[in-house]
Amino acid sequence: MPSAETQPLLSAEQVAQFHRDGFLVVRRFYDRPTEIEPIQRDIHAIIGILIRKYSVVIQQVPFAPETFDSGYQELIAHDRRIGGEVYDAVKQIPAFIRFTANAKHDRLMRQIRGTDLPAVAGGGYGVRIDNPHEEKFRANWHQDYPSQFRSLDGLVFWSPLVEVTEELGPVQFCVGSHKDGLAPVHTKDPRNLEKSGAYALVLQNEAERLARYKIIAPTTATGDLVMIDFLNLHASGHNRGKRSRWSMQIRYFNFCDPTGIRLGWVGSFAAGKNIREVHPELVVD
Ligand SMILES: O=C(O)CCC(=O)C(=O)O
Repeated sequence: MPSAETQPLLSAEQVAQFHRDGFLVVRRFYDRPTEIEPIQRDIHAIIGILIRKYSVVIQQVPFAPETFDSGYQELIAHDRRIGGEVYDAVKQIPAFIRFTANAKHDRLMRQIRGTDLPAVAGGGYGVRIDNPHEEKFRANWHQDYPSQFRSLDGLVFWSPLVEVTEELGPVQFCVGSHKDGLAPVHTKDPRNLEKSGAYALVLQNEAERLARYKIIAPTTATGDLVMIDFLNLHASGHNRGKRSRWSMQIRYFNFCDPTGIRLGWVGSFAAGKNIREVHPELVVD
């Protein structure tokens, strides 16, 4: 009889759906009061510190989970660079690091990939802050593997810190696209020359490739998990709302994957690696 810690977290139907579609939405997977709120609470406090640091006249409301980012929109309107300070700070919140290495992620990785050696991708976890009408950091259509190079069979655990309505631009997914393997990329985005690194990657023949698939963009609430195959094609939506779309991304890989072992689990952009050196055949510039 498996112990509580090793019992599967997903039903057989959910596992089958993940393998069919290349992603899976699991509603209310996390416990909001114990797993999500401590992160929101510290983000609220960090915003408060920066409001005081920059002496910006902002009325930040006391903490509540729904309005944990109170003051943030005014801060970046005052100076967009403060947003960068928030972005770098929040991924160092202990509650977020605990969330990252959550035992449930190990269990999902074991269940989905059948591995007994799951791993957290160094530099592959953080909190996205997709600000309204901003393009520079919006994720183009992509697969996660070329930005990670840890193992071909890695997983992204994506979870929102706010309610992601249509207006906030939910992540879009190409259903079943993971089955078609690795997609070659250009390393510059001519439509957006301000994008760099992983943000600048563009799929070869993007329009034709996307036309092969049904695209869906599920709305989500805090506590939900979206699990994404490293080979699934997906992209950020367009935030046309008045509030930033805050979400967490944790990437896991499999130490036992032969490709990862061959490459030494090296990582990609965030690890200072050059995609042309690691996987020259993927680049079509
Ligand atoms: O949240 C987003 O907009 C995109 C996230 C994403 O592409 C990823 O986690 O790989």
